[in-house]
Amino acid sequence: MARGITSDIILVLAPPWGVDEPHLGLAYLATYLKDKGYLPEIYDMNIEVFHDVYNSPLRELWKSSRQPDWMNRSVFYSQTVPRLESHLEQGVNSILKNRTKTIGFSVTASNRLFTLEMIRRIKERDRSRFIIVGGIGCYTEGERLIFLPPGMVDAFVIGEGEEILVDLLDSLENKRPLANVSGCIYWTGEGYSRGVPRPLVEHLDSIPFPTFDEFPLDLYLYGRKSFDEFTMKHTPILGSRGCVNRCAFCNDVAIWPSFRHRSARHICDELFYESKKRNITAFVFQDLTINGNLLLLREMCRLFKSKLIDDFRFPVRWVSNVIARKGMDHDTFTLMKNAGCHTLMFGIESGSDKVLKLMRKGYTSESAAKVLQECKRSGIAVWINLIVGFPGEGEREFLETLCFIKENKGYIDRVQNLNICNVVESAELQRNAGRYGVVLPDDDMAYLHWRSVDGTNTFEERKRRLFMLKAEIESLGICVENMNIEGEEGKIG
Ligand code: B12
Ligand code: SF4
Repeated sequence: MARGITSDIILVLAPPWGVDEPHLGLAYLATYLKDKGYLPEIYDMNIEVFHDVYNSPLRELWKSSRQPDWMNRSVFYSQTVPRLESHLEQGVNSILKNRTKTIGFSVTASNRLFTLEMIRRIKERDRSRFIIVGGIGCYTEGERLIFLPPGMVDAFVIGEGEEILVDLLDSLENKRPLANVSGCIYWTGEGYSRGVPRPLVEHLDSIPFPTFDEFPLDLYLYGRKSFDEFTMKHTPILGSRGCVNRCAFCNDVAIWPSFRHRSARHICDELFYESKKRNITAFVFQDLTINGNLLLLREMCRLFKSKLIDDFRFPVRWVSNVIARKGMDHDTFTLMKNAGCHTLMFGIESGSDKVLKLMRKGYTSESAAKVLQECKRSGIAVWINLIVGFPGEGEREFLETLCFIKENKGYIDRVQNLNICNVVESAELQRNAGRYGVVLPDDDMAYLHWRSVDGTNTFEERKRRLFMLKAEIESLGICVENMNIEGEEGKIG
């Protein structure tokens, strides 16, 4: 339980991660812990280091195309660590200066090596600190094996962290065996032992929505970088967890195996809280898709309009990811527009029906185009994501994507993410690589440098297609915002 000035746990986010808004996972954990009587502290080292290097070329490292600088071990240790050495030390020192014994790190694939380096240095100087690692970057055994030597991490939390972390802190405080904490893998002194897996939280309304009280809220960029419409502060928000689709390149199903959503009322209460208490009326839904349940979506929009916009006159504005699925008709988009939605991001990915089928997107290029047109017609801006070089995409299919963009250019406001196909951990494409004719080299960068069995789909070829598509899209007057590869690894400036 909270012990006055010393907190019960410091929750740390090491770089790199997004800089536009606070980390939603840690915000959920902090609010949940407080609700259960604990005193958490947040150390968003990511945003602090980002601001420290803001006026130097090192700032480039936060671009999404710079993932290899953080994930490729040889580049990371030979270049990224020396470049950020003083920041790394400063981070470790500020954690060690704090007397809190329990430290929780949130990891993704991007910040795993940096987190590991911090933990090593902390444990070297003070073995008594109890280190917990949670987040989507430690769900699989392969991901956890990186945390060497064994025993440096005292416990891994696998899955949704709210309930597990409270159980873990309770057990530590009351000196109960960690074996009883489901969802946790803990160090016994000799090896790691795994408790039973934790079922997903069934009723999402039972988890309090985050209040962000512990975050340095003035440090985030709030879309100054990527959301032209927003120069004002916004709040990240989550109406659902999981997705109704099972796309072959995506690993979200491994993270959240089933789709669950909060009630419309609970989501509306959160917007009300933000508008009334914090004077924030701009929201970025981080849901994998806002339309996993169309009935809920419509109910939520009606509630936003009648309660927030009409009754309380809060000018709520929001943006979300969405699937170009059946049922997304003119009426639905109009409801969304009237409820404050100004932009929707569609993971269209390809304009080739053959590739869309292989990807398991669940729509054809024709039906996707219709949805984009309806969206645009309702006055909501259309942003799309594209993936180049999915296995099975040859020159012909690639050109079909190009044609799709040309034919629908009037309905596309922006290409938000133009990526080459990565074979990510736990995705169907990785688990059944052979079935897709994918050959993965045995190194850290296999996800990026894979090739097709027939040798026609290589990293170089995907790169060529990516830059060609980028040039064509830009020549149509459509902006390409992010790409997952760019220049050469390791180079700055
Ligand atoms: C929103 C989002 C973003 C936003 C984040 C905004 C923000 N301020 O947080 C932005 C746009 C910045 C972003 C960027 C990227 N993202 Co992203 N993103 C997401 C998304 C859709 C939702 C994340 C979220 O908010 N989840 C909601 C919270 C509640 O869940 P959570 O964070 O997982 O936390 C829970 C548990 O994991 C656990 N937990 C988390 N931390 C900890 C810590 C402790 C101590 C404990 C006990 C528990 C615990 O408890 C939490 C509560 O239940 C996820 C998809 C997904 N399914 O998660 C992808 C995802 C996280 N992103 C991913 C990727 C790859 C990226 C990029 C690298 C993409 C790229 N190439 O550009 C960039 C990185 C940018 C950078 N500069 O480094 C991958 C990560 C894969 C991996 N295994 O690491 C995901 C999973 C998508 C995917 N399937 O590929 N992303
Ligand atoms: S629709 Fe998006 S989140 Fe859902 S499975 Fe496909 S890629 Fe993943």
